[in-house]
Amino acid sequence: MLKTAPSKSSSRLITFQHDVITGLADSPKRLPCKYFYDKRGSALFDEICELDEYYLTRTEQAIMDRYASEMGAQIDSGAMLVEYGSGSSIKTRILLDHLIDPVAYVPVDISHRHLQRVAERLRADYPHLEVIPVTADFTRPFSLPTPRQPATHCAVYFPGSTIGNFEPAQAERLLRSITERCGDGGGLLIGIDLVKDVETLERAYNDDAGVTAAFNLNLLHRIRDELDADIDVEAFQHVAFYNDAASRIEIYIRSLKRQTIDIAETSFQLDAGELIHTEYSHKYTIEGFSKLAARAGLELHRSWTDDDRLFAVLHLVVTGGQA
Ligand code: AVJ
Repeated sequence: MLKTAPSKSSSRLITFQHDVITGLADSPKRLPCKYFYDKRGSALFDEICELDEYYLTRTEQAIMDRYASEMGAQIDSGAMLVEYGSGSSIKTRILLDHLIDPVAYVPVDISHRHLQRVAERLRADYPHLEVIPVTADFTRPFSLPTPRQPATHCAVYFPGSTIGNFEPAQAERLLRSITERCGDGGGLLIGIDLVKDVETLERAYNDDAGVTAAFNLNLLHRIRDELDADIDVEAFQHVAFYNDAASRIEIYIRSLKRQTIDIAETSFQLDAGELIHTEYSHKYTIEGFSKLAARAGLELHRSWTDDDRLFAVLHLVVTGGQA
């Protein structure tokens, strides 16, 4: 075989370049938030999770620490636990420790290397649990593995308020795909960030140390370095604010001057002050999220929150019914 297919890394680069060019050609300009997470971006996100202002991670963790045994009791025995976007497995471990005889744990993630590492460590610590990592983008169709020991049902774990990145219509579609994947007897345990005062919300995305700004602007560094683009990264600024009507934090990169970005053969004009959209982080009430989930065939079964009602973990079960 002399002629080979493009390597995994070059096809990945082609997709990245395509998505960047498509987004910058759009009006208003946008860049997909999934590209935040290269090596540096993932490290910056870990730093965000430690910030005083960023209450989400530590609050969800505290809810898990306090209520994992109740959650475990809600999820019937013999489950195949499927985790969407399995980042650090800290929250998962607490849940696994409290599930009753789970037959398999299936972490689903786009990062193959990261998945293998997580799987290795879990196998060592949970010798009776079959760990079956699946490398996939959970927003696209993918099939679930069949565990050696048959599962009585499928339980999806989707922590971290990742659902907040999706606009309501997309979120509903994603929940519908979970309903269909799990079928009767299935359920979903999901972490959502709750609506709260604007000050708390905006502080969480505009920290004093500028870590969130670095995380957002890292997208431009990636584009410059990986796509060999001509960008004056210093001439851009992080912007994040709460859109009350849409119940979401909106994150942008603002151009500080009139300038161009050159990528491959394409040149993109930016006005002074022009915004490039990079991320939404939707905030929900438990009632609002339950309605959205109901349209996707999931019924609210139980919910757990912290004392300040900053964050919630919901257990929803498949009813299968449509809107
Ligand atoms: C990982 C999507 C939950 O929306 O809070 C943090 C990402 N962006 N700071 C969030 C994020 C800026 C985060 N999620």
